[in-house]
Amino acid sequence: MRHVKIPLPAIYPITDTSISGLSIPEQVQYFIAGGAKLIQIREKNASSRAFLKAVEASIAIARTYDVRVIVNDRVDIAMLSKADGVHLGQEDLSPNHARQLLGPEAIIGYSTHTIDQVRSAAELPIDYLAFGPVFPTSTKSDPDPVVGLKILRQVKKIAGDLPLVAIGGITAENLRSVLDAGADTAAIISGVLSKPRNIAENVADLITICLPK
Ligand code: 3NM
Repeated sequence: MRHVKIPLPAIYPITDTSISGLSIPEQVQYFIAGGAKLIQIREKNASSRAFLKAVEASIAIARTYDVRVIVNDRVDIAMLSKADGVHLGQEDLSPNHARQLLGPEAIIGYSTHTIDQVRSAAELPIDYLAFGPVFPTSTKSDPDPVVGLKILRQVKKIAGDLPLVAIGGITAENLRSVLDAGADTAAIISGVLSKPRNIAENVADLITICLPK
């Protein structure tokens, strides 16, 4: 049985400055106000210095609410900011190298997009497996092909007790189907940052959908 560092909350919001038009710490504040307990900071355009500063400010806020912060892609920024962990893609530093740098307590998440990638991830020192895009998404540039719920169900079987995070096009309308297919957690960008409701209300609504009926 794999050691689970934290039970993953069902909703895992991710920042996006271009969609929200807000600074990273502002988005983090809204996520927390909506009830998020695990947040990913993803920023593809900022300079390293600006990104580190924004992550540090976000972590200072998150710590006071006992909320965990994961940094997308950047192991160096995760180390310097003392973030709770890092989320790695297929082209980033490998999970083994990230583990070497961050140590045993860090949360390491890993993006996969095919069954083969999921199978090879089974032996890696990771704390959760992300799989997607489950539905079409316009948030990621050059996304992998949509995988759908049927393949997500297969991935759950392969992943076993490794926590499974579904990502890509997840909204209040399809969240239930993603959880029913076996995802432990839904990582969401536009579904939390898009209007018409405000970000905290979006997060709170999504959390409500996950509660047992
Ligand atoms: N990774 P939205 S899909 C960042 O397939 C990201 O690994 C994906 O944004 C993957 O919730 C994606 O707005 C975009 O669709 C998720």
